[in-house]
Amino acid sequence: MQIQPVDTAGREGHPLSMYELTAAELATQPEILADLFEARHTGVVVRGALPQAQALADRINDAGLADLWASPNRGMPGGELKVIGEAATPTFTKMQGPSVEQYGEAARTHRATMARVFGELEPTARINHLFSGLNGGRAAGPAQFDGHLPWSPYTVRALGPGQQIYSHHDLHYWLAVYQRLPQALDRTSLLSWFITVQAPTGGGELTVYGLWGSDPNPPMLPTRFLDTQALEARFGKHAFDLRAGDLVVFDSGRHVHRVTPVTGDRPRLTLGGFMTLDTARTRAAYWS
Ligand SMILES: O=C(O)CCC(=O)C(=O)O
Repeated sequence: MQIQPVDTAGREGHPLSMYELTAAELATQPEILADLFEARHTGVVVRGALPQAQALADRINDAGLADLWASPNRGMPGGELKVIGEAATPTFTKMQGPSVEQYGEAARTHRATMARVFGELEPTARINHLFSGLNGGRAAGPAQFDGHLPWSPYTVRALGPGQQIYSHHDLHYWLAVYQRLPQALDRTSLLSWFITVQAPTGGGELTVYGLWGSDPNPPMLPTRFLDTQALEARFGKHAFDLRAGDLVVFDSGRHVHRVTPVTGDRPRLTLGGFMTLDTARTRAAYWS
């Protein structure tokens, strides 16, 4: 296990530092999630977290699943991420995110949908194990949405050639759907996580900047989107080098980040969502 400080000399913004470890090292780690949540470090990469990534990618690429895919950023030039499942995040077609009812419907059907996609390879048990390992061996599981219904644990995401995720942060607890996030969960920040199941041949790099969403006067374009050219020119940054099977968790509630345009001929395929800790620090809870 290593902690890599990112060289941000001469650059604006907050410091950046990343953990890197292998799945085999997970059992012996202290509370990495708390370190990220409390801004002592920025992110973690667990190499080889999902050894069956290629088999999952084969399932996701199955043409018979075409009816499951949605395009929540439809009409956004260069930003048309495709997803299976619903995410608690603003999108180009739903700026206020999904309603409580829309999300609840997706949460109720999540298990059956992902059984259709992955069959016996459905990875939620493995994801619980990985997050527990990053949480000092404490409990980890999907947050509770309503009664016994959990939030959807993850969405499946495909970023095709030429597409990107524009610069943003993810502190979106103001969305209506977060009325259903249990009060015991800490809302001071939010972590994003994803597992790469198919790396693109080029591009598609998660890039995290030293700028926080709460910083005054962030560089903005007249369109009210963040000015990525200014971020690149002025701020410290870290671009993750990810292979199929790697898990990333990072402080997306604070840090502005983006995914660079995918190049080459195959999509970048990931499973991912969000996460927080309870205020008592007894467990990690995640959702899409
Ligand atoms: O890399 C991904 O799939 C998503 C990264 C991201 O923008 C996020 O998780 O907030």
